Amino acid sequence: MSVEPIKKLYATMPEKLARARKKFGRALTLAEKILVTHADDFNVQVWERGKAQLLLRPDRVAMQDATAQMALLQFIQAGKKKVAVSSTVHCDHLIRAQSGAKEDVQRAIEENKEVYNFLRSAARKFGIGFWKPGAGIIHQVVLENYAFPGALLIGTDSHTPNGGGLGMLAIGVGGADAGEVMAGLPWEVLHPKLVGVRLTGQLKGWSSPKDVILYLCGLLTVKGGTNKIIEYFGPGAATISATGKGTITNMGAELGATTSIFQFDDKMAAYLSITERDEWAKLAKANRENLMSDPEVMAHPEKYYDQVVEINLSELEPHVVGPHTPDLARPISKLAAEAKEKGYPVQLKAALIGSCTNSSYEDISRSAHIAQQGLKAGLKAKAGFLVTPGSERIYNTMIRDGFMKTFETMGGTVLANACGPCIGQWKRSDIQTKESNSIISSYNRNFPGRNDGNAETLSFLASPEIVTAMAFAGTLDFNPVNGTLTAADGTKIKFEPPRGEELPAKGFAKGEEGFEAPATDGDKLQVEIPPTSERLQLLKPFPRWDGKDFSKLPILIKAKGKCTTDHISPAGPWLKYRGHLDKISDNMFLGANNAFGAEPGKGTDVLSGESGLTIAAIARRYKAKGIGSVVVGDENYGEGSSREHAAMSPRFLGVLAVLVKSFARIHETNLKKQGILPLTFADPKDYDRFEQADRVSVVGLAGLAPGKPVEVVVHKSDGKDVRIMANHSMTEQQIGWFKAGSALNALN
Ligand code: MIC
Ligand code: SF4
Repeated sequence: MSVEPIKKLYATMPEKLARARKKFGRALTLAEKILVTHADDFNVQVWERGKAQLLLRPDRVAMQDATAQMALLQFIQAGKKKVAVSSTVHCDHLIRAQSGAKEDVQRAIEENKEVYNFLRSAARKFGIGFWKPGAGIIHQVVLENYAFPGALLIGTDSHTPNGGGLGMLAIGVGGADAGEVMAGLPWEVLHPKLVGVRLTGQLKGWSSPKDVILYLCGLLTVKGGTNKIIEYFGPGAATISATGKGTITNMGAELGATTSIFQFDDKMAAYLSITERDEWAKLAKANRENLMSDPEVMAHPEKYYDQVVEINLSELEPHVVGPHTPDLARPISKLAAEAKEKGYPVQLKAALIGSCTNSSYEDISRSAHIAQQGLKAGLKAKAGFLVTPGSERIYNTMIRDGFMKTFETMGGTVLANACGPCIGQWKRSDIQTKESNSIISSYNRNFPGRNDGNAETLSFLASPEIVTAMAFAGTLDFNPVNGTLTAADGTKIKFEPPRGEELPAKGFAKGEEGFEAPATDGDKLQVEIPPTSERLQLLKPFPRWDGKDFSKLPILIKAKGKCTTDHISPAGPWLKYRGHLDKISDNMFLGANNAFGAEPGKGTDVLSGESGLTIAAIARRYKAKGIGSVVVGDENYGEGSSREHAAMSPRFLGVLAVLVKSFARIHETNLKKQGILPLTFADPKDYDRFEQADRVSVVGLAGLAPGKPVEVVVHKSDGKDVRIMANHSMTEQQIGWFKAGSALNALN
């Protein structure tokens, strides 16, 4: 990437920041600096946290293969010749981990030929950079090649905030958002509130950057960051490597945060330099004060942030979170007792390190240090040990510096530079179907069924060095900090705390880069979609709203408890249909717990009374009869990923409204974009009023207006009506999307 856009951005910053300071009458935080410098029109923009809708101009768009398909299919519908903003596609999610890097990539290329051809041809035609399968995981590739301090990037993946480790605002969005920005429109987002996290002290011993975010997940919970930007600062921040910062901001997604960011510092400059971007590092240093919060903010954070959290790194213990949710956190010293008390299977079946969250040189070298100690003592991994490097650079450097050999000697398998087991692309042969078992990884998400499609797998998350030590122990009740293991010859071993290098002393080894530039004459090219494809299907516009109230609709499902996008639209084997709306819709709600049914993913066709049907089958029956339906849900509905299939499938199969206690940000936007009415109970207790035999009406839709509650009528089977109120967060424009049938329809 050329340095020119960076120069241009930095050159405009002083004037724009001065204007903002004047308008706000105060100093600015870093996040605010980036927001104001990327405003579509600063003068008309309203700046009110938690209230205003921001219209922003991102510097760049990044898409991964599983979400790029819908993003590009929607972009195609907009009828543009070329993307208006620098964009890239990264082939990482569709590679199944089975027998090791080389074979897995080869197999993926065969199996996903149609999809890769589609993505490659669309990228070539529309001016988008294409990263081949095996080149690396989107967030690592972005960090190594595109991220720079002060930038605004949107990515069709919830862990896009990984780029916050290099001081940029990197935000996860649905494909429709990406499609619009590529088509030249500004990007819209609710003005986030700001949380300041002040770090003091310094990490030591076993504690690592991962523990900062695992601890915060426990503290703030999975919805604590919703519609907020988390800004890290303080003397402790400067002691954390850029990649360690990336781990922390990456997993801010688990707090539901809009994004997370660190202030520019020398660690970032060092990372830019070692990834062959010395000129960028120099530019950033020369513009340092614009890439950090103003000094007044640092001196009195409580005046500038909506909430301030303090963490003393020196006191932070290594943490483990899980199972099933990333906010079930505890220091590792408490895990053994809790596992016993709660009856978690103590034997660890698998330990997995790497992923987009934790595969930096620092992570790998610290883990290798643990591995070397174990090997020296004569230990072998007792649990399956899998390593997913984040990129070609990391992979080749691991080989050159001997880490690969170390991991393989301990019994590990190095997988492709891809998502693999993190997203259910994992063919396990070590457990029976539905066997209850424990695994531990250095990934970021641990929802039921996510890694291996088995909801009975208990997935725990920890730092890669802890995970490596646990692989030797093979049990969940081992505490590497002070525990001992016994080697085959009976000697007892206690691990020394991990040591590693932040950055490779010899620089990164480079392999095949895997980048393909777009064509210069894209206009003449065709996008490849075989008409008979089972993997890809051109989209048809959703129908417009017919102007009528929703009347007496059946409840398709009443989701009980956690209902993430992994519950609504599971990945794993379903990833192959991410470009085929009709086919993928058969997975709809397969993982969700239905308050009206004993088995997850199943329910009753209330029109015929037949039960034990998949939710998708029921929806298809209603759709065939021309009847819409509603979905009722709990707190933080749609938590997790950015996949808009979790909104498109319901829309495609006739869901008209989703009524929940609260929403996760990206999913709520995705619902709005696809023309579904997202409502929240004015009184969350009303959730309890909904019974299977009820019918639901949403009335007064013609008068839908921003900030105005909507009336919902629950028609009981005994003939009584219960009237309740629901809120929505739609702006005038978003109401327009609803009326048009989708945001895309509103464009055309
Ligand atoms: C995830 O980590 O859940 C994913 C898979 O990367 C998703 C994107 C997707 O579902 O394709 C995400 O984080 O947005
Ligand atoms: Fe891939 Fe997992 Fe990272 Fe998502 S969280 S981008 S699936 S490695």
